[in-house]
Amino acid sequence: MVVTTPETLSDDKIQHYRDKGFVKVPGILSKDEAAEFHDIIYRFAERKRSLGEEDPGVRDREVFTQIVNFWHEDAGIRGLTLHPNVGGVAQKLAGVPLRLWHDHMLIKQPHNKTPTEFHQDQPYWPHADSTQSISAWIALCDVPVERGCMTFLSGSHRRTDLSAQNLNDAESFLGIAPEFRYGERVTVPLEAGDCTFHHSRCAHMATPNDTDVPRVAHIVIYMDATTTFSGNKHIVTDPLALKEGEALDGELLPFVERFASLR
Ligand SMILES: O=C(O)CCC(=O)C(=O)O
Repeated sequence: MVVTTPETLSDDKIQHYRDKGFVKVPGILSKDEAAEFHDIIYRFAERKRSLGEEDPGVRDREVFTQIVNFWHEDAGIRGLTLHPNVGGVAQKLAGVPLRLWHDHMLIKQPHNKTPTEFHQDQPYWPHADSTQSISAWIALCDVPVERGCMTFLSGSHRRTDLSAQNLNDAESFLGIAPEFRYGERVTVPLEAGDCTFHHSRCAHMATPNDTDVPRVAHIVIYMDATTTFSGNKHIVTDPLALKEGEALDGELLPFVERFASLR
């Protein structure tokens, strides 16, 4: 299996990302790396989950178990979240210098029966001026359609004017952007080690997990290196006591350029 690196990423992939708002990148991790990170992430998530919902970074819902921003607590997770290959490809796709916004593990439990409905990510975040923020959705197990893979609405990243949508409500996005109801939808099953990248304004959903196997995905989100704080509440920025207009800066928000030295 060939691993995709920033150097081998083709111009076609970059063009696809810019035109459609998402792109599949096979083999962002080797199969061995994916298997190793799968065990680290799954074990960490199960440990956090067993402690209940005391921790605001841990949310156990029907749609998915979500564990937000723990890379700095665990050397194994850090190795994945600060993976220079993933960050380097994200930066090439975005076309601007990036820094980490946050990571999260999203595990769809077996037979969860609940899709993640269409939504854009950007409106959830307290970013005043990040126009190229981008997520890497890394499959740590095989994710066929039946296990909860992603579907993207091509071109929806150009709708930069929409307020936050509800990822539990199928009509929330399409109700305010009806032009996408009959537009191109692309469903992207992934094998372990593959990845999709999506622009933070590209609307996406994920199918339910109808299999006996947990769907384990790790998502790393990057923002423009120059992003400033909008003043809105968010679990990542709440402890930082930032003032509106200040740069989103600090050691928990490292530049992609520094990833290799920080792992
Ligand atoms: O994996 C999922 O169920 C949804 C993922 C998602 O919404 C995201 O990565 O922004």
